[in-house]
Amino acid sequence: MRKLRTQVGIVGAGPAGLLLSQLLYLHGVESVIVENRSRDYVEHRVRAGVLEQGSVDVLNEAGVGERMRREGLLHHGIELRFGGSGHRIDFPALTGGRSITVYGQQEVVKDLIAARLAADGQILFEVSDVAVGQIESSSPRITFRDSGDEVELSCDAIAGCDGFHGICRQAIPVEILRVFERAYPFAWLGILAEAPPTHDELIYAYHERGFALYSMRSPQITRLYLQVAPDEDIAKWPDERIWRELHARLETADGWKLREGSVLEKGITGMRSFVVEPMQHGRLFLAGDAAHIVPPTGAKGMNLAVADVRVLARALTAFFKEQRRNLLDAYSVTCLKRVWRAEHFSWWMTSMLHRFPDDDGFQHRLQRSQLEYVVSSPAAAASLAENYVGLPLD
Ligand code: RFL
Ligand code: PHB
Repeated sequence: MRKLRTQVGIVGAGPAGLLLSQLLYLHGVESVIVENRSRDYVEHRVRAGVLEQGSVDVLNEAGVGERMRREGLLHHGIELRFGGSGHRIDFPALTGGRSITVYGQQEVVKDLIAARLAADGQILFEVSDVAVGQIESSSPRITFRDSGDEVELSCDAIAGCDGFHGICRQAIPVEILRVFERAYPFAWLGILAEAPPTHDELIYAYHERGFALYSMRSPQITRLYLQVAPDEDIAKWPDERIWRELHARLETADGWKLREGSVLEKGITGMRSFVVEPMQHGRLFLAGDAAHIVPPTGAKGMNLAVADVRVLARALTAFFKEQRRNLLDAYSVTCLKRVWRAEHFSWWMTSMLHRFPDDDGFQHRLQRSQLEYVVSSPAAAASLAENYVGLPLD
Protein backbone atom coordinates (compact mmCIF):
# COMPACT_ATOMS: atom_id res chain seq x y z
CA MET A 1 0.00 0.00 0.00
CA ARG A 2 1.31 3.42 -1.04
CA LYS A 3 0.97 6.01 1.76
CA LEU A 4 0.50 9.73 1.17
CA ARG A 5 -0.18 12.63 3.49
CA THR A 6 -1.66 16.09 3.12
CA GLN A 7 -3.52 18.66 5.19
CA VAL A 8 -6.85 18.57 3.29
CA GLY A 9 -7.89 15.54 1.24
CA ILE A 10 -10.48 16.57 -1.38
CA VAL A 11 -12.78 14.05 -3.09
CA GLY A 12 -13.98 15.31 -6.49
CA ALA A 13 -12.57 17.67 -9.14
CA GLY A 14 -15.76 19.55 -9.97
CA PRO A 15 -16.08 23.31 -9.35
CA ALA A 16 -16.30 22.78 -5.55
CA GLY A 17 -13.21 20.57 -5.12
CA LEU A 18 -11.02 22.49 -7.57
CA LEU A 19 -11.88 25.93 -6.22
CA LEU A 20 -11.38 24.78 -2.63
CA SER A 21 -7.94 23.46 -3.50
CA GLN A 22 -7.04 26.74 -5.22
CA LEU A 23 -8.28 28.93 -2.33
CA LEU A 24 -6.41 26.78 0.22
CA TYR A 25 -3.24 27.02 -1.87
CA LEU A 26 -3.51 30.83 -1.83
CA HIS A 27 -3.78 30.68 1.96
CA GLY A 28 -0.77 28.36 2.30
CA VAL A 29 -2.75 25.19 3.08
CA GLU A 30 -1.84 21.97 1.26
CA SER A 31 -4.37 19.69 -0.41
CA VAL A 32 -4.65 16.67 -2.73
CA ILE A 33 -7.67 16.06 -4.98
CA VAL A 34 -8.80 12.55 -5.95
CA GLU A 35 -11.19 12.28 -8.92
CA ASN A 36 -12.60 9.11 -10.45
CA ARG A 37 -13.07 10.52 -13.96
CA SER A 38 -10.44 11.61 -16.48
CA ARG A 39 -9.28 15.21 -16.92
CA ASP A 40 -10.80 15.26 -20.40
CA TYR A 41 -14.16 14.06 -19.07
CA VAL A 42 -14.47 16.68 -16.32
CA GLU A 43 -13.33 19.44 -18.68
CA HIS A 44 -16.07 18.63 -21.20
CA ARG A 45 -19.05 17.90 -18.95
CA VAL A 46 -21.65 20.47 -20.12
CA ARG A 47 -23.65 21.84 -17.19
CA ALA A 48 -24.28 25.20 -15.62
CA GLY A 49 -23.79 28.54 -17.28
CA VAL A 50 -24.79 31.37 -14.95
CA LEU A 51 -22.41 32.93 -12.43
CA GLU A 52 -23.65 35.34 -9.79
CA GLN A 53 -21.62 38.51 -9.24
CA GLY A 54 -20.37 37.03 -5.94
CA SER A 55 -19.11 33.89 -7.70
CA VAL A 56 -17.33 36.02 -10.30
CA ASP A 57 -15.67 37.95 -7.46
CA VAL A 58 -14.50 34.72 -5.77
CA LEU A 59 -13.07 33.35 -9.04
CA ASN A 60 -11.26 36.64 -9.60
CA GLU A 61 -9.88 36.58 -6.04
CA ALA A 62 -8.75 33.00 -6.64
CA GLY A 63 -6.67 34.21 -9.60
CA VAL A 64 -8.62 32.24 -12.23
CA GLY A 65 -10.73 35.06 -13.68
CA GLU A 66 -8.61 36.18 -16.64
CA ARG A 67 -10.38 34.20 -19.41
CA MET A 68 -13.77 34.63 -17.71
CA ARG A 69 -13.34 38.42 -17.82
CA ARG A 70 -12.50 38.19 -21.54
CA GLU A 71 -14.98 35.56 -22.72
CA GLY A 72 -17.78 35.67 -20.14
CA LEU A 73 -20.97 37.45 -21.24
CA LEU A 74 -22.19 40.10 -18.82
CA HIS A 75 -26.00 40.05 -18.63
CA HIS A 76 -28.04 42.83 -17.06
CA GLY A 77 -31.39 41.05 -17.06
CA ILE A 78 -33.53 38.11 -18.07
CA GLU A 79 -36.84 37.91 -19.87
CA LEU A 80 -39.94 36.14 -18.59
CA ARG A 81 -42.12 35.16 -21.54
CA PHE A 82 -45.75 34.12 -21.18
CA GLY A 83 -49.14 34.74 -22.75
CA GLY A 84 -47.52 35.65 -26.07
CA SER A 85 -45.21 38.43 -24.88
CA GLY A 86 -41.91 39.01 -23.15
CA HIS A 87 -41.24 41.02 -19.97
CA ARG A 88 -37.74 42.07 -19.00
CA ILE A 89 -36.43 41.96 -15.43
CA ASP A 90 -33.73 44.63 -15.20
CA PHE A 91 -31.17 43.42 -12.65
CA PRO A 92 -28.99 46.52 -12.04
CA ALA A 93 -32.05 48.78 -11.72
CA LEU A 94 -33.69 46.44 -9.21
CA THR A 95 -30.63 45.39 -7.18
CA GLY A 96 -28.45 48.48 -6.87
CA GLY A 97 -26.24 47.61 -9.83
CA ARG A 98 -25.74 43.84 -9.67
CA SER A 99 -25.58 41.58 -12.75
CA ILE A 100 -24.75 38.00 -13.77
CA THR A 101 -22.09 36.50 -16.05
CA VAL A 102 -22.78 33.71 -18.54
CA TYR A 103 -19.67 31.48 -18.67
CA GLY A 104 -19.82 27.70 -18.96
CA GLN A 105 -19.09 25.55 -15.92
CA GLN A 106 -16.68 23.45 -17.97
CA GLU A 107 -14.71 26.62 -18.75
CA VAL A 108 -14.50 27.39 -15.00
CA VAL A 109 -13.29 23.81 -14.48
CA LYS A 110 -10.66 24.13 -17.24
CA ASP A 111 -9.37 27.41 -15.78
CA LEU A 112 -9.15 25.93 -12.27
CA ILE A 113 -7.36 22.75 -13.41
CA ALA A 114 -4.85 24.83 -15.38
CA ALA A 115 -4.20 27.05 -12.34
CA ARG A 116 -3.79 24.09 -9.95
CA LEU A 117 -1.42 22.24 -12.25
CA ALA A 118 0.62 25.40 -12.98
CA ALA A 119 1.21 25.72 -9.23
CA ASP A 120 2.19 22.02 -8.93
CA GLY A 121 -1.14 21.22 -7.30
CA GLN A 122 -1.91 17.52 -7.01
CA ILE A 123 -5.00 16.22 -8.80
CA LEU A 124 -5.14 12.44 -9.15
CA PHE A 125 -7.52 11.68 -12.03
CA GLU A 126 -9.04 8.28 -12.89
CA VAL A 127 -8.65 6.77 -9.43
CA SER A 128 -11.13 4.06 -8.39
CA ASP A 129 -12.66 2.45 -5.28
CA VAL A 130 -12.53 5.74 -3.36
CA ALA A 131 -13.56 5.44 0.32
CA VAL A 132 -13.27 7.74 3.32
CA GLY A 133 -12.66 6.48 6.86
CA GLN A 134 -11.85 7.43 10.45
CA ILE A 135 -13.67 10.73 10.03
CA GLU A 136 -14.34 10.95 13.77
CA SER A 137 -10.59 10.85 14.48
CA SER A 138 -8.08 13.68 14.05
CA SER A 139 -6.44 11.75 11.21
CA PRO A 140 -9.10 10.79 8.66
CA ARG A 141 -8.15 8.70 5.59
CA ILE A 142 -9.07 8.53 1.92
CA THR A 143 -8.28 5.17 0.33
CA PHE A 144 -8.38 4.46 -3.40
CA ARG A 145 -6.72 2.65 -6.30
CA ASP A 146 -4.42 4.55 -8.61
CA SER A 147 -3.38 2.60 -11.74
CA GLY A 148 -4.05 -0.61 -9.82
CA ASP A 149 -2.00 0.39 -6.72
CA GLU A 150 -3.75 0.69 -3.38
CA VAL A 151 -3.19 4.15 -1.89
CA GLU A 152 -3.96 5.58 1.55
CA LEU A 153 -4.04 9.37 1.86
CA SER A 154 -4.02 10.50 5.48
CA CYS A 155 -5.16 14.05 6.16
CA ASP A 156 -6.20 16.45 8.90
CA ALA A 157 -9.57 17.08 7.24
CA ILE A 158 -11.54 15.72 4.27
CA ALA A 159 -13.69 17.80 1.92
CA GLY A 160 -16.45 15.76 0.29
CA CYS A 161 -16.85 17.61 -3.05
CA ASP A 162 -17.93 14.51 -4.95
CA GLY A 163 -21.33 15.66 -6.19
CA PHE A 164 -24.77 14.17 -5.67
CA HIS A 165 -23.74 10.59 -6.61
CA GLY A 166 -20.51 10.63 -4.59
CA ILE A 167 -19.53 8.47 -1.62
CA CYS A 168 -18.67 11.02 1.07
CA ARG A 169 -22.22 11.79 2.20
CA GLN A 170 -22.76 8.09 3.02
CA ALA A 171 -19.79 8.18 5.42
CA ILE A 172 -21.86 10.28 7.86
CA PRO A 173 -23.80 7.95 10.20
CA VAL A 174 -27.49 7.68 9.20
CA GLU A 175 -28.68 8.59 12.69
CA ILE A 176 -26.89 11.94 12.38
CA LEU A 177 -27.81 12.90 8.81
CA ARG A 178 -31.23 14.40 8.09
CA VAL A 179 -32.41 14.41 4.48
CA PHE A 180 -34.93 16.90 3.06
CA GLU A 181 -36.08 16.41 -0.52
CA ARG A 182 -38.63 16.97 -3.29
CA ALA A 183 -38.82 15.28 -6.68
CA TYR A 184 -40.53 17.08 -9.59
CA PRO A 185 -42.75 15.36 -12.15
CA PHE A 186 -40.67 16.50 -15.13
CA ALA A 187 -37.11 16.71 -16.47
CA TRP A 188 -35.16 19.05 -18.76
CA LEU A 189 -33.95 18.08 -22.19
CA GLY A 190 -30.94 20.32 -22.92
CA ILE A 191 -29.08 20.95 -26.16
CA LEU A 192 -26.00 22.89 -27.13
CA ALA A 193 -26.36 24.20 -30.68
CA GLU A 194 -23.92 25.75 -33.10
CA ALA A 195 -26.08 28.81 -33.70
CA PRO A 196 -25.35 32.45 -32.90
CA PRO A 197 -27.80 33.67 -30.23
CA THR A 198 -30.51 35.93 -31.64
CA HIS A 199 -31.44 37.37 -28.25
CA ASP A 200 -29.00 39.10 -25.86
CA GLU A 201 -30.40 37.70 -22.63
CA LEU A 202 -31.83 34.48 -21.20
CA ILE A 203 -35.53 33.81 -21.84
CA TYR A 204 -37.58 31.79 -19.34
CA ALA A 205 -40.81 30.80 -21.12
CA TYR A 206 -44.01 29.62 -19.45
CA HIS A 207 -46.09 27.89 -22.13
CA GLU A 208 -49.06 25.54 -22.18
CA ARG A 209 -46.86 22.96 -23.94
CA GLY A 210 -44.37 23.19 -21.06
CA PHE A 211 -41.43 25.32 -19.91
CA ALA A 212 -38.57 26.31 -22.24
CA LEU A 213 -35.33 28.17 -21.57
CA TYR A 214 -33.22 30.10 -24.05
CA SER A 215 -29.61 30.52 -22.98
CA MET A 216 -26.18 30.72 -24.57
CA ARG A 217 -22.50 30.02 -24.07
CA SER A 218 -20.77 32.36 -26.51
CA PRO A 219 -21.52 34.58 -29.52
CA GLN A 220 -21.57 31.34 -31.58
CA ILE A 221 -23.27 28.82 -29.28
CA THR A 222 -26.87 28.67 -28.04
CA ARG A 223 -27.94 26.54 -25.04
CA LEU A 224 -31.60 25.53 -24.95
CA TYR A 225 -33.81 23.51 -22.63
CA LEU A 226 -37.30 21.99 -22.84
CA GLN A 227 -39.47 20.61 -20.05
CA VAL A 228 -40.11 16.91 -20.81
CA ALA A 229 -41.53 13.91 -18.91
CA PRO A 230 -39.29 12.65 -16.06
CA ASP A 231 -38.77 9.27 -17.75
CA GLU A 232 -38.46 10.72 -21.25
CA ASP A 233 -36.57 8.60 -23.80
CA ILE A 234 -34.07 10.82 -25.63
CA ALA A 235 -34.25 8.50 -28.65
CA LYS A 236 -37.77 9.86 -29.20
CA TRP A 237 -36.36 13.38 -29.63
CA PRO A 238 -34.68 13.67 -33.03
CA ASP A 239 -33.31 17.16 -33.67
CA GLU A 240 -36.31 18.21 -35.84
CA ARG A 241 -38.72 17.48 -33.00
CA ILE A 242 -36.60 19.46 -30.52
CA TRP A 243 -36.46 22.51 -32.81
CA ARG A 244 -40.21 22.31 -33.56
CA GLU A 245 -40.98 22.31 -29.84
CA LEU A 246 -38.53 25.13 -29.09
CA HIS A 247 -40.08 27.29 -31.82
CA ALA A 248 -43.57 26.62 -30.45
CA ARG A 249 -42.71 27.44 -26.83
CA LEU A 250 -40.27 30.34 -27.28
CA GLU A 251 -41.44 32.37 -30.26
CA THR A 252 -44.06 35.05 -29.81
CA ALA A 253 -46.05 37.30 -32.10
CA ASP A 254 -43.36 40.06 -31.93
CA GLY A 255 -41.57 38.39 -34.86
CA TRP A 256 -38.46 37.26 -32.92
CA LYS A 257 -37.07 34.03 -34.39
CA LEU A 258 -34.95 31.36 -32.80
CA ARG A 259 -31.99 30.44 -35.01
CA GLU A 260 -31.35 26.73 -35.59
CA GLY A 261 -27.93 25.11 -35.87
CA SER A 262 -26.28 21.71 -35.63
CA VAL A 263 -26.83 20.04 -32.28
CA LEU A 264 -23.45 19.54 -30.57
CA GLU A 265 -24.71 17.93 -27.37
CA LYS A 266 -28.02 16.57 -26.12
CA GLY A 267 -29.02 15.24 -22.67
CA ILE A 268 -31.84 14.83 -20.15
CA THR A 269 -31.51 16.03 -16.54
CA GLY A 270 -33.85 15.07 -13.72
CA MET A 271 -35.11 17.77 -11.38
CA ARG A 272 -34.93 17.58 -7.61
CA SER A 273 -34.50 19.58 -4.47
CA PHE A 274 -32.31 17.92 -1.84
CA VAL A 275 -30.50 19.05 1.32
CA VAL A 276 -28.68 17.14 4.05
CA GLU A 277 -28.13 18.51 7.53
CA PRO A 278 -25.58 18.82 8.95
CA MET A 279 -23.06 19.33 6.15
CA GLN A 280 -20.24 18.13 8.41
CA HIS A 281 -19.35 15.35 10.80
CA GLY A 282 -16.06 14.95 12.67
CA ARG A 283 -13.34 15.89 10.19
CA LEU A 284 -15.51 15.43 7.07
CA PHE A 285 -17.03 18.53 5.42
CA LEU A 286 -19.47 18.25 2.51
CA ALA A 287 -19.58 21.02 -0.12
CA GLY A 288 -21.59 21.66 -3.29
CA ASP A 289 -23.86 19.02 -4.82
CA ALA A 290 -22.61 16.41 -2.31
CA ALA A 291 -24.71 18.25 0.30
CA HIS A 292 -27.52 19.87 -1.70
CA ILE A 293 -29.23 19.88 -5.09
CA VAL A 294 -31.55 22.49 -6.58
CA PRO A 295 -33.62 22.27 -9.75
CA PRO A 296 -31.73 24.29 -12.41
CA THR A 297 -34.51 26.87 -12.93
CA GLY A 298 -32.91 29.34 -10.49
CA ALA A 299 -29.34 28.82 -11.86
CA LYS A 300 -28.05 28.35 -8.33
CA GLY A 301 -26.18 24.98 -8.19
CA MET A 302 -22.67 26.03 -9.17
CA ASN A 303 -23.04 29.30 -7.26
CA LEU A 304 -23.87 27.43 -4.05
CA ALA A 305 -20.82 25.22 -4.58
CA VAL A 306 -18.65 28.36 -4.86
CA ALA A 307 -20.22 29.92 -1.75
CA ASP A 308 -19.72 26.71 0.31
CA VAL A 309 -16.04 26.36 -0.50
CA ARG A 310 -15.35 30.00 0.18
CA VAL A 311 -16.68 29.50 3.71
CA LEU A 312 -14.81 26.19 4.05
CA ALA A 313 -11.50 27.61 2.80
CA ARG A 314 -11.64 30.39 5.39
CA ALA A 315 -12.58 27.99 8.17
CA LEU A 316 -9.80 25.53 7.30
CA THR A 317 -7.29 28.37 7.02
CA ALA A 318 -8.20 29.64 10.52
CA PHE A 319 -7.85 26.06 11.78
CA PHE A 320 -4.40 25.44 10.26
CA LYS A 321 -2.89 28.89 10.60
CA GLU A 322 -4.38 30.11 13.88
CA GLN A 323 -5.46 26.83 15.53
CA ARG A 324 -9.02 28.21 15.70
CA ARG A 325 -11.89 25.72 15.39
CA ASN A 326 -14.79 28.18 15.67
CA LEU A 327 -15.29 28.77 11.93
CA LEU A 328 -15.02 25.05 11.17
CA ASP A 329 -17.54 24.21 13.89
CA ALA A 330 -19.95 26.78 12.39
CA TYR A 331 -19.40 25.63 8.77
CA SER A 332 -22.68 23.79 8.27
CA VAL A 333 -24.83 26.40 10.02
CA THR A 334 -23.17 29.20 8.04
CA CYS A 335 -23.70 27.48 4.67
CA LEU A 336 -27.24 26.23 5.29
CA LYS A 337 -28.65 29.76 5.57
CA ARG A 338 -27.69 30.51 1.96
CA VAL A 339 -28.54 26.97 0.86
CA TRP A 340 -32.14 27.20 2.10
CA ARG A 341 -32.63 30.63 0.49
CA ALA A 342 -31.48 29.14 -2.83
CA GLU A 343 -33.65 26.06 -2.26
CA HIS A 344 -36.69 28.25 -1.79
CA PHE A 345 -35.91 30.45 -4.80
CA SER A 346 -35.24 27.47 -7.10
CA TRP A 347 -38.42 25.69 -5.96
CA TRP A 348 -40.42 28.90 -6.44
CA MET A 349 -39.09 29.60 -9.96
CA THR A 350 -39.67 25.95 -10.89
CA SER A 351 -43.23 25.98 -9.53
CA MET A 352 -44.09 29.23 -11.28
CA LEU A 353 -42.71 28.30 -14.71
CA HIS A 354 -43.45 24.60 -15.33
CA ARG A 355 -46.64 22.75 -16.28
CA PHE A 356 -47.33 20.13 -13.61
CA PRO A 357 -49.14 17.05 -14.98
CA ASP A 358 -51.83 17.07 -12.26
CA ASP A 359 -52.52 20.80 -12.32
CA ASP A 360 -55.93 22.11 -13.36
CA GLY A 361 -57.21 25.45 -14.59
CA PHE A 362 -57.15 26.85 -11.06
CA GLN A 363 -53.41 26.20 -10.73
CA HIS A 364 -52.69 27.55 -14.21
CA ARG A 365 -54.46 30.78 -13.37
CA LEU A 366 -52.50 31.08 -10.14
CA GLN A 367 -49.27 30.69 -12.11
CA ARG A 368 -50.33 33.35 -14.63
CA SER A 369 -51.34 35.70 -11.86
CA GLN A 370 -47.99 35.21 -10.15
CA LEU A 371 -46.09 35.88 -13.39
CA GLU A 372 -48.14 39.00 -14.09
CA TYR A 373 -47.47 40.23 -10.54
CA VAL A 374 -43.71 39.61 -10.84
CA VAL A 375 -43.43 41.63 -14.05
CA SER A 376 -45.74 44.47 -12.99
CA SER A 377 -44.87 45.06 -9.32
CA PRO A 378 -41.42 46.60 -8.74
CA ALA A 379 -41.36 44.95 -5.29
CA ALA A 380 -42.05 41.48 -6.70
CA ALA A 381 -39.59 42.00 -9.58
CA ALA A 382 -36.93 43.16 -7.11
CA SER A 383 -37.43 40.00 -5.06
CA LEU A 384 -36.84 37.81 -8.11
CA ALA A 385 -33.87 39.94 -9.22
CA GLU A 386 -32.04 39.99 -5.88
CA ASN A 387 -32.34 36.24 -5.51
CA TYR A 388 -31.28 35.62 -9.12
CA VAL A 389 -28.16 37.81 -8.99
CA GLY A 390 -27.38 36.26 -5.59
CA LEU A 391 -27.32 37.59 -2.08
CA PRO A 392 -24.04 39.23 -1.06
CA LEU A 393 -21.42 36.80 0.26
CA ASP A 394 -20.89 36.73 4.05
P1 RFL B 1 -19.87 18.13 -9.50
O1 RFL B 1 -19.67 19.11 -10.59
O2 RFL B 1 -20.86 17.04 -9.69
O3 RFL B 1 -18.43 17.49 -9.21
C1 RFL B 1 -18.26 16.34 -8.41
C2 RFL B 1 -16.99 15.65 -8.87
O4 RFL B 1 -16.77 14.50 -8.05
C3 RFL B 1 -16.44 13.39 -8.87
N1 RFL B 1 -16.77 12.17 -8.14
C4 RFL B 1 -15.85 11.41 -7.50
N2 RFL B 1 -14.53 11.51 -7.40
C5 RFL B 1 -13.89 10.55 -6.70
N3 RFL B 1 -14.51 9.50 -6.11
C6 RFL B 1 -15.84 9.35 -6.19
N4 RFL B 1 -16.46 8.33 -5.62
C7 RFL B 1 -16.58 10.34 -6.92
N5 RFL B 1 -17.89 10.51 -7.20
C8 RFL B 1 -17.99 11.62 -7.93
C9 RFL B 1 -17.24 13.62 -10.13
O5 RFL B 1 -16.71 12.91 -11.25
C10 RFL B 1 -17.12 15.12 -10.30
O6 RFL B 1 -15.98 15.49 -11.04
O7 RFL B 1 -20.23 18.83 -8.12
P2 RFL B 1 -19.80 20.28 -7.50
O8 RFL B 1 -18.33 20.50 -7.65
O9 RFL B 1 -20.44 20.33 -6.18
O10 RFL B 1 -20.48 21.34 -8.49
C11 RFL B 1 -21.88 21.48 -8.54
C12 RFL B 1 -22.32 21.86 -9.95
O11 RFL B 1 -21.76 20.95 -10.88
C13 RFL B 1 -23.85 21.86 -10.10
O12 RFL B 1 -24.47 22.38 -8.95
C14 RFL B 1 -24.32 22.70 -11.31
O13 RFL B 1 -23.88 22.13 -12.53
C15 RFL B 1 -25.84 22.82 -11.32
N6 RFL B 1 -26.35 23.57 -12.48
C16 RFL B 1 -26.32 24.96 -12.50
N7 RFL B 1 -25.74 25.65 -11.51
C17 RFL B 1 -25.63 27.02 -11.58
O14 RFL B 1 -25.09 27.62 -10.65
N8 RFL B 1 -26.09 27.74 -12.67
C18 RFL B 1 -26.67 27.12 -13.72
O15 RFL B 1 -27.01 27.78 -14.71
C19 RFL B 1 -26.85 25.69 -13.65
N9 RFL B 1 -27.40 25.00 -14.67
C20 RFL B 1 -26.86 22.87 -13.58
C21 RFL B 1 -27.40 23.64 -14.67
C22 RFL B 1 -26.83 21.48 -13.65
C23 RFL B 1 -27.33 20.84 -14.74
N10 RFL B 1 -27.22 19.44 -14.75
C24 RFL B 1 -26.75 18.70 -15.85
C25 RFL B 1 -27.30 18.72 -13.50
C26 RFL B 1 -27.92 22.99 -15.77
C27 RFL B 1 -27.91 21.59 -15.80
C28 RFL B 1 -28.52 20.96 -17.01
C1 PHB C 1 -27.62 27.39 -18.78
O1 PHB C 1 -27.21 28.28 -19.53
O2 PHB C 1 -27.18 26.22 -18.85
C2 PHB C 1 -28.64 27.68 -17.76
C3 PHB C 1 -29.05 28.99 -17.58
C4 PHB C 1 -30.02 29.28 -16.63
C5 PHB C 1 -30.59 28.26 -15.89
C6 PHB C 1 -30.17 26.95 -16.06
C7 PHB C 1 -29.20 26.66 -17.01
O3 PHB C 1 -31.56 28.56 -14.99
